[in-house]
Amino acid sequence: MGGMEEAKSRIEGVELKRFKNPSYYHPSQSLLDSDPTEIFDFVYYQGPKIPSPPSFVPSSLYGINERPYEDGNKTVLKVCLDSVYELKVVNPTTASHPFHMHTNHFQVVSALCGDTSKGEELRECDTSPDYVKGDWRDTITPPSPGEVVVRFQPRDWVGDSFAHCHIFGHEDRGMAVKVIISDCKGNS
Ligand SMILES: [Cu+2]
Repeated sequence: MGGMEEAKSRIEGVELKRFKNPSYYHPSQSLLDSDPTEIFDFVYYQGPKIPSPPSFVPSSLYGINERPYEDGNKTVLKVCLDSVYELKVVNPTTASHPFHMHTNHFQVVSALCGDTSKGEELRECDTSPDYVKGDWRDTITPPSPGEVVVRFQPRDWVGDSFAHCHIFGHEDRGMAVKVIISDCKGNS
C-alpha cells in the first residue's frame, strides 16, 4: 500500500476525538439571522503590469475598490464593537485572491459565480469542497470570477486591524484594507 491509499488510511486512523472544534467555530452564535448594521462591497482590482527587475516575475498593481493600499491613499473600513457587518467580496478576475481578515473571524452567508462586468448573470455554484453557508473562516477564496458574502461581529479588540488578499505578492502590491474597530458606545 502506498501513496493515496496509505495517506487515506493514516487519516482515517487518527482519533478524531483528540481534536476539539477550533475556538473560532461558534455554531451557537450564528450571524445568519442578524440584520447587518452596514454592508460593504470590496471589489478586487488588478491594474496593468508594472516594470520589474529582470530576475523578478512581472507583476501588477493590485487594489480594492480601484485603490491600491498605500500611504495617504488607504482604503479604510470603520466598524463598531458588537455591531454586525456584512462584506461582499467581489473578484471580477480569473485569478485566485483568498480574502483574509485579522482579529475577527467571519461567517459565510453566500457565494455566487459569474462576471457582472461582462454582463454575465450571477449564478449559484458549488463551493462545497471548500466552504458552505454558515462556516466560520478567517480566510475565504471567492469564486473567480464571482463573489462571496460574509458577516462578522467585532468582539473584544478595539484598535487598528487589517484585511487583505492572502497572496503575499498581491497584498504587498496594494490588495489590502485597513480596519478600524472602535467602541462606539464609549465603554472602556
Ligand atoms: Cu490576490
